[in-house]
Amino acid sequence: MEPAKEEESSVQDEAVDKSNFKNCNHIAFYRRQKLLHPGKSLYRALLDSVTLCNDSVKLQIINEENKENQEDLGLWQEEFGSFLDIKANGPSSIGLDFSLHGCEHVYGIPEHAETLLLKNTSDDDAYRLFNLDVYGHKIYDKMGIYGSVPFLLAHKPDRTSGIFWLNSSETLVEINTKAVMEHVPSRSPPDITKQRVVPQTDVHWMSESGIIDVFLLMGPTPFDIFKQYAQLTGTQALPPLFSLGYHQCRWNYEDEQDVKAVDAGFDEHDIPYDVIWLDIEHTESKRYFTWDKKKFQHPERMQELLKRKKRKLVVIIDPHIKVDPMYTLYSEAKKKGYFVKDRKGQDFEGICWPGSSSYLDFTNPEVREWYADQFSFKSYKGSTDILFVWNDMNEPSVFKGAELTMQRDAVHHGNWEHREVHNLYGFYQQMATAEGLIKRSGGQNRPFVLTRSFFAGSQKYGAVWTGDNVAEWSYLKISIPMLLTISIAGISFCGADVGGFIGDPEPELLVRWYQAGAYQPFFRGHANIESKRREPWLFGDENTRIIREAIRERYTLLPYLYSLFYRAHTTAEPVMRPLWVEFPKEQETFGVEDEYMLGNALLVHPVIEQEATTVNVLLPGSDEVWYDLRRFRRLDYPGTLKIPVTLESIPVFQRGGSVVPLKTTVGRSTEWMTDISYELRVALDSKDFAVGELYLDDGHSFQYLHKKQFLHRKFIFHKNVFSSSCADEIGQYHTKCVVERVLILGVQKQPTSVTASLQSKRDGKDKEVVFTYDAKTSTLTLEKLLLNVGADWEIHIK
Ligand code: MIG
Repeated sequence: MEPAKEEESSVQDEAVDKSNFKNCNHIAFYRRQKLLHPGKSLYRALLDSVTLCNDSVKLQIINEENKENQEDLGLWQEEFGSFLDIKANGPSSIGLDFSLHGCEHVYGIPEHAETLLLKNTSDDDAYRLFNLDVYGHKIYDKMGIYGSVPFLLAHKPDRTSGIFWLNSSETLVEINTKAVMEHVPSRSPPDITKQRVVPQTDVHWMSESGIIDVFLLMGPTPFDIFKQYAQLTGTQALPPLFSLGYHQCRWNYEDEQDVKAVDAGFDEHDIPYDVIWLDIEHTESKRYFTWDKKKFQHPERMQELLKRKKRKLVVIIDPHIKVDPMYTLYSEAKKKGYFVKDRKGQDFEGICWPGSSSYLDFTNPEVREWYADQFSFKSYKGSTDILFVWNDMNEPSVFKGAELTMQRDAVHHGNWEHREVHNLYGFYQQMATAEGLIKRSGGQNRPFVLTRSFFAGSQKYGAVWTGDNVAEWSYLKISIPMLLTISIAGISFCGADVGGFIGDPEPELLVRWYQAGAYQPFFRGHANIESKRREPWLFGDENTRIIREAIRERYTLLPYLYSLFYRAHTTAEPVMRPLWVEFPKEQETFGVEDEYMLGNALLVHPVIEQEATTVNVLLPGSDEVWYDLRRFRRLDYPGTLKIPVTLESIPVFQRGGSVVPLKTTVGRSTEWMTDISYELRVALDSKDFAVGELYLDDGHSFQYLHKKQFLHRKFIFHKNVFSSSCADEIGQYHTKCVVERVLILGVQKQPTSVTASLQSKRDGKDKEVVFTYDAKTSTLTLEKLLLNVGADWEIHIK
């Protein structure tokens, strides 16, 4: 390691020691809420908060009552270790209680490394929403980590509802589920009215500052809730197709030679991938938008090579700016007054990777516009149109700051204290970055921006990942509820570092993580600077083969996944969903977090135990049929099954009644696969019916929006006729691509003939179709179809 690096990491270590991460009970506004408001009446809470904001006299009375002195309550200033937070505008806090009648299952409020079902907080910490950089965060913890979405969902069999608490200051949520007596109205005389016990969940929201601005969403179905929430915060941006491929990252790919070698490694080992990533070491001493001139002498040439391979590059761009008058980005921002200020009105300076740094004030629209312009090809030297962006450290992370973040009394545009907008800082950086990438393409192409910090609505700007996880089985396990929670809070494009960022995964764990990641929305392998190299081919032939298989499965699945993203984009359906979303009446699904649905058709159960030989899989639904995706075995109303597993693969099931579009083979990256034919996987339900869809467009531009250049197809199997028709007449897109193969699972008897007809050729004769039937699995395979994917056609089975 170079000496410079050692210095930096010791800077951070020291900061971590001193940061003294807080437990909720030590936060002044929380203690005040607890004293003022024992959590009983809604009106009292409201009153208390108003009183608190405007009337310090009242506060003193309460202080006397509670015999605590003002200092201890942190009213005007608060200490965090050696840091002092001065509350220039005086103390404030707001809170409100909600009672959810009949509910005992609540979800949401990411980001926590916690279970999918929210837990009772009565004898524990509240859930904290406060964006923080927590390296190797603990698991099963309610501490705030990188992102915050103050949106909670409550579910009971006949209704889903939601509470969206729009506040970007530090927020705490207490949850208390209890049994209450309810009077049952009856026709008998009043003295014998019946009572019954019903669950009730009380949710107490508290924020450090701001106003009460809360939305109650009424559902009644989970999908209604997703739509209602999207009306307030927006839907998932449609990602460019390449970003749904596999991403290869590490801290750091050292130089051009290294990039070239890793890129070639994928071809040598016949593993598809789309994007290689460069971490902070690619820059000139952590000056973002620059290149280390020794390691990356010819960034354009390097990108040219990747482009020829139809691949992309992602580089990291952090929000902290090195204090260096010779660094144009710094001097210009300084001159224009674009940095966050400290409480005395000077540019805020903190320590981060480059050493002394100032922080761009992304809350200011003028700063965002200026920042967006930095991504123009003219400004960003050495960047080309295959370069996309990763925003890290945007909680913001400030080494040697209280809890490793910015002083709450720092000041933003328009005199907002940092405490007011803290949880929005990363949101605005990603927004500006995405705008920059769109702008640089003249408004033509969709951006790709990955962010670590996020807030409600971040889905509009790109993808998020779960930060610095650890290469341990328990972190693989918790990544599932974490991603599910982020997904139902509106952010579909999410993932966890495959392999675990910190440490070195044993090969078995790495393999299992690839198999899980292949069925999750954002799929990126990443590793810490201290971790050993772990490109997919470094663990022996056998493991390489299995990882290759997992990644190839991902690539064949892309038509389905892309179609799911189109639905997320247009109708706010999460791509990755908890089982209860698909089976809202099945109580047994409400707490399930070791398996999930990908869209409405695939049920995925990652293997998260070391040396597992079996896993228990719940196949829900009392009148559902399920099919093993690999062996096509049909299972009618199965319930919970013990499924044998080997290292080869993880259990994935297709739900009867669905059609899943796949590619028949894979290419070196998504762009090599444009013309590869489709396979349609039809899984019949108990009534021999199935329906599904396919969305496709050019994969990268906004033409789908502006010129309606897209295809949206619908496939129906009904009464032994399988048809393809247009699902949206507005969309037009020309493609030569064909449906080559159709697999129909659950066909009870061997047909005597199969014919296909193109609807456009009314005069044309029906064409005989080559088919094979496997009686053992009841699978009918139709081959060599060559039916254009954009055409209307019918296949008749007799
Ligand atoms: O404190 O840029 O989560 O993915 O590799 C470490 C270096 C800073 C944290 C990110 C991680 C990234 C690393 N960054």
